[in-house]
Amino acid sequence: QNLQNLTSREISNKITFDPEWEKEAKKELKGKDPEKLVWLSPESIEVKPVYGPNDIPNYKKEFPGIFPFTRGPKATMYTVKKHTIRQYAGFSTAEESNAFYRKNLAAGQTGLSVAFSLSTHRGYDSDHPRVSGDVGMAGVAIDTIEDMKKLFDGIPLNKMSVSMTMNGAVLPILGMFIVTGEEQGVDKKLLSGTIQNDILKEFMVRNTFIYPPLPSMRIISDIMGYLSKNMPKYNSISISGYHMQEAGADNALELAFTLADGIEYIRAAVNAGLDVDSVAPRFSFFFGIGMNFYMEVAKLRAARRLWAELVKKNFSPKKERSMMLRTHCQTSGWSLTEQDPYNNIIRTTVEAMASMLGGTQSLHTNSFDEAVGLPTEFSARIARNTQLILQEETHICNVADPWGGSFMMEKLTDDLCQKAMEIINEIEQLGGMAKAVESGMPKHRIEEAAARKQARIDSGLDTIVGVNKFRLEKEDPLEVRVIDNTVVRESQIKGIEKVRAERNSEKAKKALEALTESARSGNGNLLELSVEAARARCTVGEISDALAKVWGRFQLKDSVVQGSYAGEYLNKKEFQEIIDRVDRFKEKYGRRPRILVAKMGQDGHDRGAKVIASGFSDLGFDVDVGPLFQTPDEVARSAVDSDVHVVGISSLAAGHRTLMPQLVKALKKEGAGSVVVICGGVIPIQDYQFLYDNGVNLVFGPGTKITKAANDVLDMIEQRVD
Ligand code: SCD
Repeated sequence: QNLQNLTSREISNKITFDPEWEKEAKKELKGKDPEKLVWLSPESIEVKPVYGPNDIPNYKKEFPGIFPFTRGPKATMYTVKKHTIRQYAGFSTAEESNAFYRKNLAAGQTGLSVAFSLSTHRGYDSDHPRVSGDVGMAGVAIDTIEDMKKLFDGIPLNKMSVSMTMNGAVLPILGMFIVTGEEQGVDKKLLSGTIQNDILKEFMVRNTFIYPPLPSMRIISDIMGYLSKNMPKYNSISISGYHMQEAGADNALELAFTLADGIEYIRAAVNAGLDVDSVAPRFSFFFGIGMNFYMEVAKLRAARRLWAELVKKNFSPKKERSMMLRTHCQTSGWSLTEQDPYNNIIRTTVEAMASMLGGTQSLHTNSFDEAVGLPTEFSARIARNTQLILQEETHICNVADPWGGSFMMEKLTDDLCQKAMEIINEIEQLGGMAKAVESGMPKHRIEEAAARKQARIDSGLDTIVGVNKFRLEKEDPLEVRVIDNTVVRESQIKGIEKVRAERNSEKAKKALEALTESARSGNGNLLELSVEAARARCTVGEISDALAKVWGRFQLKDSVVQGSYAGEYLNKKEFQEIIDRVDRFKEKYGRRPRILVAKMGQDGHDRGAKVIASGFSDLGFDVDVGPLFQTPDEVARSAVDSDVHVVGISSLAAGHRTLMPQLVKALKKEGAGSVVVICGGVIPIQDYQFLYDNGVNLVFGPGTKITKAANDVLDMIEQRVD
């Protein structure tokens, strides 16, 4: 049965223009139909060249702070409280990240947002052999409560609102955060902030899950139960569309899947015996803001309206606040380019404006160098100042929802609501988001959208300045922050050893056994038990393993989306030439060129890998996609087992310097030294030579056309096979 829809607004999607305007426009267009000027957005919304009152015949008066909150959750919005400047950051050790936070807070940042190491996300201690390339690279490594205490040293947790992006290892991390407060002398009632805790989207796009979906949903309801009882100021979840947009979703898909996730979480809480009004007021959201300017503003307005109406009609809450969507936004990481990187400052500014005009509560602006590495002090300053300038100098904050009443903005908001509701109802037909995720539908839709987008860029339909148009002849290399992963790892391992030596081992053992027992029996609250375990100085890895003993570690099955890249590629001739070349290869060598697309370490960002797999497959290659989180030895073994010509590694979390040389060695050890090794993703130009010196054959940075990559790879394979 369909979810109760918004019934209040009838939407006409027939394209009509104001007759007077149409006449004038036709004159200017020398008789051509102005319908030619309609732009079909990636969401399949027809964006007209002009709007008027007839586009919103059913417009209803709305004001900020009043149901359905389309225009903002607060009546006064930024006129009274500006949005929180909350820069997402964390790297190497807790000491270094702490120093960085304190400096940024002194310079105008107003909230914290912690980025954890991928090893921590996936519940591995820094001494685990699977994470040798990951520790401290793309976030701060936390193994023990002592690390957490160092992270917030000198930052009073009763005053500072702290957001933590953690989903997989959410229990140990939140447990350690609560105990850190305790040891600072702060009652947990006073802790304010947000835990991401949004596991459904991890199975769809972000991939830092640990356990299978069912027990993962239990973790979430246990956390909501504990927080609603003990931590009234703390937001129990940040339901995230951002990662969907990063993975390729258009705004309608992002909006629909995010709200559908939210509905599923309320259902999980209600099924666990919690009252909607005890949990929904502390739900929070998180959207990505890209370069589709009007649509992004409309998305935030549509999100608030739809959420309010859906919660009201389906859960009958008593508190207004249960229906009020509050959100964090992040400017799009995907829109950043490696080429001509200072352009990224402009992109980020435009995206930050869309976030503010859409009424976000909190915002992260990306640093311009994030397409090549972690931000430096300088680039982080510019990113923060982007928000400060918009808040302090432009007077944007003096008016709440300034787009309200614009014919265009109201119509786009209606259109997006309608598109998203269609998708949400499809999900309901599948039995809700948990079932939809199991069916693979959302992941597949997002991957299709990503492949289509790549084809639009590769064939020049969509412009990216400095990449597929106005490209510089010569690029100057950027300074990038380099993390010495070996030093970080060694210092973390020393910390773990010290904690283990000094703790009461009997107490630690008992705390871990209690967790295992609770996972087995379903009794008890897992967060409460994790707080106990953190007090007993158990590590992130130990707490995660105590649960994995019962639930195991989850592996996703992977497949390749076919046809979407080819379908959207404009220059059919260029495309066909490669297909013909691949066919000739097959005739000459008896089989198609075969590539294994793989990911190593705990880096789960797989948009690039998926898009490459789809593109190469549409060009006629045989494509194998390896599972996530492989070690170099495992990738080498799969390459030999599948007898591939090429191994393509996508690396987005700085693991390439450690893991690529290990892969080349592992292939040689397997007797497969002739396999072509290629690598792409977020790789600073300064590292290219290092990779070539260590046996990597081709490196492709962001912005490489897939058709060009395919030709280069074919050259290389033919040389080898001949
Ligand atoms: C706000 N307040 C007002 C007001 N506006 N009071 C009076 N008048 C007004 N006009 C009050 C609010 O009610 C609130 O109190 C308090 O001021 C704080 O304001 P807020 O607007 O709620 O802002 P904030 O505390 O910053 O909270 C914002 C969110 C929160 C609700 C959105 O969840 C949050 O900070 N999220 C950040 C998430 C994050 O950092 N994510 C990073 C993800 P009350 O609360 O008492 O009402 C990074 C990531 O995943 C990157 C990619 C990756 O790693 O893969």
